[in-house]
Amino acid sequence: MRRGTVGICLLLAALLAACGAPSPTDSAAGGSEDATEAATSEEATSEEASEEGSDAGESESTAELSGEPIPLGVAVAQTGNVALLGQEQVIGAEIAEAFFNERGGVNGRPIDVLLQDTAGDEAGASNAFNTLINQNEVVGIVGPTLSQQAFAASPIADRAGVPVLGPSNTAAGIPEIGDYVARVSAPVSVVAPNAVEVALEQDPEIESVSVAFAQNDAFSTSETGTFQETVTELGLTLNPVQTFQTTDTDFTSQASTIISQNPQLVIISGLAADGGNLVRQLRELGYTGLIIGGNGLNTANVFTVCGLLCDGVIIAQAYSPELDSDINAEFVEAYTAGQDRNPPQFSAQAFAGVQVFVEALIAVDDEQGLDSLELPALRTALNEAILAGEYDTPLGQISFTEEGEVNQEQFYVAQIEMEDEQTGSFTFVR
Ligand code: 1QQ
Repeated sequence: MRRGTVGICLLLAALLAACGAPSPTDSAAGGSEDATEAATSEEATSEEASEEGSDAGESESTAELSGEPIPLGVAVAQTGNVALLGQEQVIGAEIAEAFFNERGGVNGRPIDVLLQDTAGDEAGASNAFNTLINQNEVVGIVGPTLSQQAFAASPIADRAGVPVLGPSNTAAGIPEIGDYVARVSAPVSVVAPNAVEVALEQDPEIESVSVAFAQNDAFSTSETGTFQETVTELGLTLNPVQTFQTTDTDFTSQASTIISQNPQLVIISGLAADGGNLVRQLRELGYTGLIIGGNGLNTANVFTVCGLLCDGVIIAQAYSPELDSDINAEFVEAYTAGQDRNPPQFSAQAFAGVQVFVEALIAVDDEQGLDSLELPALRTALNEAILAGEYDTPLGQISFTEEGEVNQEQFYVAQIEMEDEQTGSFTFVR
């Protein structure tokens, strides 16, 4: 396992920026310092997770591995604001690497997960993909973190004939990027509407709905489209839509406008730092109704952004730690060996991405023998095997359409419950 190095400083800098720059005596300033501390301990725990994950597995069954390690790329955001999401993917991928190697790897050959930091933008993702493809000569790539990045970087892999599995790309149009592009992350169109149904169960009086989205982000744009359709189809009133940028920290204007619309439900499609700040500022300005956060807020890392004001935010899920299956029980055990909470969706999806590669590699080895194939032929055979297979993952049974869209059965909804400014949990309500 090779890791990026500059992660911590950039992540902390980003978190500070994300929380705005209030005066030191301001209560929000305490929040940003707290956020910094939390992020630091988070980094520390993620290191522990992978180490303990390996230890836990080794005591169970240490398979004899031999032969050249098979390089598999994992390109996610380890720095910048998007690392609030990508950090959880690193943990999931590291657990998967240890987990499957302990169980024999690919017919006795170890896999070597090569982490490449994409940071939060398109250029970072494209650079990471190019490095993994041309320098590291990976068999395939799990990544990138954002759909916005996938629309730039995944075509590079597609043109090079390198299979890509999006671990968290949920915007419409991802599998259509090309023959070599599939995803384990179910699209917003099937995940997001579940949150609206739960909001209506909790408050059947909802009539007026306000939505806000980050207009510089492809996922947020796609997700708000789904939310807006859902709201309209349910016969609710959709107020004039508010927009922001993922880089924004001041949401006074959007929050004031939304409050003047007098909604009973606000739905936010953005990423963790911006989305968390909008939640916080809506509450600070007095909004008391229900809030749905989209997939970009789907991380415990928002707790340090909105603190106690995150309480009650409803978020649809493509993973539940409560799913009753052997593989999920093992995954939860490996994850909780190093973390003091249940695994989040982004870790489970990254684990599933690595798992699909491992199982498809085994299928190719069984049929053709990996050693008999040159790298380009191996990548092509692997892509075909990925699309043909069925996988029992922590997300449940999954398979793929010919296009590379994931077939997944079960979705869930969770609600944030805060204990104090720093700590909280996702409680599953559906
Ligand atoms: C996308 C997403 C992000 C919120 C994942 C981190 O769903 O960009 O598609």
